[in-house]
Amino acid sequence: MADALVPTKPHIQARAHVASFAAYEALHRASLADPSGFWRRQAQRVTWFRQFDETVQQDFARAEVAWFLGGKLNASYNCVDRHLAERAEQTAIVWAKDEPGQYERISYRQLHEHVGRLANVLRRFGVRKGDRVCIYLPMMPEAVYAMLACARIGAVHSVVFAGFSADALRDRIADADCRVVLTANEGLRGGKTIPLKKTVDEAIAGLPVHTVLVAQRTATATPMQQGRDRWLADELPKQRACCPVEWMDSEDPLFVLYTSGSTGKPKGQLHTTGGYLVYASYTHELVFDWRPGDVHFCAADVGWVTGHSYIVYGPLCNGATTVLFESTPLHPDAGRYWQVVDDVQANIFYTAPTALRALLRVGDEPVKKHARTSLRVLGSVGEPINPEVWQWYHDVVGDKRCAVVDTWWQTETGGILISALPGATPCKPGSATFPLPGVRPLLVDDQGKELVGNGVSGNLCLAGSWPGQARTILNDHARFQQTYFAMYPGLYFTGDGCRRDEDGYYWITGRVDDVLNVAGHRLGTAEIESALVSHEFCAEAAVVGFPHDLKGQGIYAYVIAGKAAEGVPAAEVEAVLKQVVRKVISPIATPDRIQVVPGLPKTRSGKIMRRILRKVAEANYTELGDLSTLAEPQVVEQIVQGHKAGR
Ligand code: 7RM
Repeated sequence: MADALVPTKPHIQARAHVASFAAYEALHRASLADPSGFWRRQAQRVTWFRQFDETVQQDFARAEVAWFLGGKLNASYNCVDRHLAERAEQTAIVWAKDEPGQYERISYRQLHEHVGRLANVLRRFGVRKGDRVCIYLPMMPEAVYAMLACARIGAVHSVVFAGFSADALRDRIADADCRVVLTANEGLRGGKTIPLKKTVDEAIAGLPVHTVLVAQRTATATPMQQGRDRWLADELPKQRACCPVEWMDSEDPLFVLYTSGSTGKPKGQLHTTGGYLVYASYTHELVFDWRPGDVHFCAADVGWVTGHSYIVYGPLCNGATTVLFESTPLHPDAGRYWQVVDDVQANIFYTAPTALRALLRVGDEPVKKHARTSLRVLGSVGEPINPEVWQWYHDVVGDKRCAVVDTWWQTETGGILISALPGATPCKPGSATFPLPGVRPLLVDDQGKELVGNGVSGNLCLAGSWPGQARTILNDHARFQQTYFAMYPGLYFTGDGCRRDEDGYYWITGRVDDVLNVAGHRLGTAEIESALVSHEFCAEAAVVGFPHDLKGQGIYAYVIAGKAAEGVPAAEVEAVLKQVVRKVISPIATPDRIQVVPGLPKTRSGKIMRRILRKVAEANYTELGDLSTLAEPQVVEQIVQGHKAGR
């Protein structure tokens, strides 16, 4: 059966940047005929202190890419100063606080002052161009000020999601060699407090961090270490509000952001200034069909790349009003997003399928209680969106009046690569549709042979660079080259599987490596396994994903109990190990189920057969496939029995 086609809406086309599918096709074709001309023109959307001499240099074999060479600019200048002439009094940030109904509006003029003062505080504590600064802040304006303050003086920010544990934070601070950390006494989310400063204290014990700058979000006191910890509220007034910007080379680093891979520890993706900023600005305007005056509400966290590109850099570079949402979709009830949409008159709303699934489950009533008439474009990101959820988003949330854009991209890509355009693309619910102008996806089979034409499935790669592409993994260029450029020579490999249907629509089918996508969060199975085996109750672990109604994927851990667990009831072993994962990584990585097993299905060479474990985890006991190559085929039966017993 042909997939239902949702046509573009005339009232959206009437004002869209790209107003028809033919216009999109022409634009895409032209962009690929002359990529360097296309991006040279796009680059003029930012303000350059010095124009670049050369648009792009790329060598995928060596994993080397550079954009806008010789150009000089500053991201903070582009996101703040350059708007002062025309929109100083316009709201730059609407902070929707955790407490329902409480908002704070920060104009571009105020943003300029806050960023300048904080930049001077950073300078005062020794931060210089090129230094890494860790930002471990909740969704409060200080997080945005901190990012832009770093960018202003040429420091490289490393934002760590405030839900990460002390151990995970410590690894990231150590890897990037941060000497200064910004945090808050506590975070506040969904009415619950999160002890951020306490976590920082634990994380940095023994590390060479000399300064911790603390914002105050709640009234709770926190111990301050003399000489190391400072309240921002004490330091900011001592500094001038004006701080000259550091003119950066286009290829100077802007930030590092850690993301999980299929092996080893999280990778610090390094993004640079010119290419990243041009790409964030370009995609924000095109994909969300942003126009001056629009209020942009991206409900992600600044700790993820979505927050970097579509709460901070894209919208602010374009002079938008961006919403900073501190709460959760269910606090105080399932109508919270729509309450905020009405209160701030948001025109664009962007969230993850996992949040939509949770809301759909509650039903239409909390949506319909709110007007939502300001909405025009609805975005989805982070994981495949089920067609039913897409349809609900479109029909109920958007009242069949808004464009829905399913946007595919990665931390590594810096911005959206595949997405519908509001006024141009007829949609198939569940498909991310087509590549943006300037982007050339390509499918290959496992041997690396290109799959040409339509009606094909394979591994999703990109041919040719785009400005937003990450340049390296911090401290490990070899791993960068290995992970993304070695598998299919001449191409960037995304790690995702993808189908291009008969009509050329792209359908992302999920990861083809050992990376899980749990509620839109990217987690490596290897990371969770090493957290489990860090405890003496666990001798060996194998983690797989399984289909989960709400989270998309759930986490299933098979563990072989360690000697220390002898005589300990299985329920206790499971509880202890769950706690270990929460502590070592984060509550978001907690296994939904831990099954203690007598052995794992391994080949004679010792490789764990995850395929079998995945089937069992999804209760598909009849399609386990060929077991004859296993070293101990009988463990499979025991694992199946254990799985059934625990259901
Ligand atoms: C932005 C972000 C990246 C991985 C990516 C995919 C999956 C993201 C979609 C999607 C299907 C989408 N960065 N993914 N967007 N899958 N449709 N629209 O999520 O680095 O955290 O994750 O997420 O597997 O490779 S990320």
